[in-house]
Amino acid sequence: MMKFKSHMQILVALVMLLGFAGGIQGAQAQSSAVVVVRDLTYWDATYTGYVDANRFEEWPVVFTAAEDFTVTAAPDGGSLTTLVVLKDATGTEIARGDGALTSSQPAGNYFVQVQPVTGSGFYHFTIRRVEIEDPTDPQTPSASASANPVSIKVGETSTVSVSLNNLPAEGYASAEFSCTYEMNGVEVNAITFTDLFGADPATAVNGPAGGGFIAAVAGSNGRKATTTGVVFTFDVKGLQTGTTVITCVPRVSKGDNTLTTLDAVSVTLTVTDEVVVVENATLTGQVFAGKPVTVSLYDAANILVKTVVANPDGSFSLTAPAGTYTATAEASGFLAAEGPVTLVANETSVKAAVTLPAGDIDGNDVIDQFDAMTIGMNYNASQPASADLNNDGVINVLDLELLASNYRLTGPVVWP
Ligand SMILES: [Ca+2]
Ligand SMILES: [Ca+2]
Repeated sequence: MMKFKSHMQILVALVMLLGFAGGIQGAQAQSSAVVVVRDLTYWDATYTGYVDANRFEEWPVVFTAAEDFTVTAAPDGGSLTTLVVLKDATGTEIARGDGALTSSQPAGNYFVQVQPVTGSGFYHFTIRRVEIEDPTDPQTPSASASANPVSIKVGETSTVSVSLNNLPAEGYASAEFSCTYEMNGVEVNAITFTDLFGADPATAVNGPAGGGFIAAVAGSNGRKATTTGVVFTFDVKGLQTGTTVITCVPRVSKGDNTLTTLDAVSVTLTVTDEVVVVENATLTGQVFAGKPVTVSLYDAANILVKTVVANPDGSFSLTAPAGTYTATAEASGFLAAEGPVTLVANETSVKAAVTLPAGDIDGNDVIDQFDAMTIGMNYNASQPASADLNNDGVINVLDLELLASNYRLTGPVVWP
């Protein structure tokens, strides 16, 4: 981590020089940055994230049906420009875009990684559905299925969603799904229908028994399914380790007393050994910075184990398995603090209170004239937020005063 820091220092200095020469181009953040996994729940909601050269963020996305969508990571002012990378469940890159990307993907699990192209700072993250017209797509009716999550431990449950896609204009009056699975590996229950066939549909379920079940649904009182969507869901509980394939054969009716078979759909579910991670040790402390502080724990291999945002008064509490760690405390525009932590099972360890020195606006672990230049270039403005060291909404001599009081200090400061 230390060796990496010194490299970053050189890189950031170069980036600044390029920036002053007129326009920062092509300064790629290094791939050894820590990737912090964020929690994304809703379409159209706006989430706030933070990235810098040492910290990328990854947003898991689960599609229960095919989706056309736009992902945006809009910098919250300042020097930050973002790169948005869409990856599949195995981490393979699918697409990328500066600040945003638009894509069409089938049902499944994806990750959206946000990283800085230049600068560092907060950004606003959204994912929205969009209409993408593709005149070459014949829009053949089909079914699809997905499991969330795709990997569970023995005793855990995954939810499988089965959808109909690209329905004909006249719609479907009913649908039947004959599903099979490896009965020793998993247990199926809680088969639940949606209102894709309209409110209050008539439903029939045969099984689950002998490694199979049939789920049938018909719209009541002439109602039909006319749009792409989830028809039903069911829970799959892992009974033993292994890989289980669940296959469903759909048959659909337009209400003309004829059943049409669509291509079978399947999902693969991995059941792994139960691994009990006991988070029975607690770390508390207080970090003063006058800005939001993020406290992180890294294990001996420098893998991020836990990260929390401290309370407004700087106090924090986190739990982790007993062990030896390195703790870091970071705030935008401040030198970081770093120190060792030994957590003992069923005990609370209290880290010494620490004050982060204000002034490292460019985040390169040294407070110097480059940081002061950022104040000069943005004088009387409110952005970049990292330059507003006293957090009063304006960048001026009061921030310069704070910076000056820590002039030439280098980080990370020791966190005893
Ligand atoms: Ca600096
Ligand atoms: Ca200020």
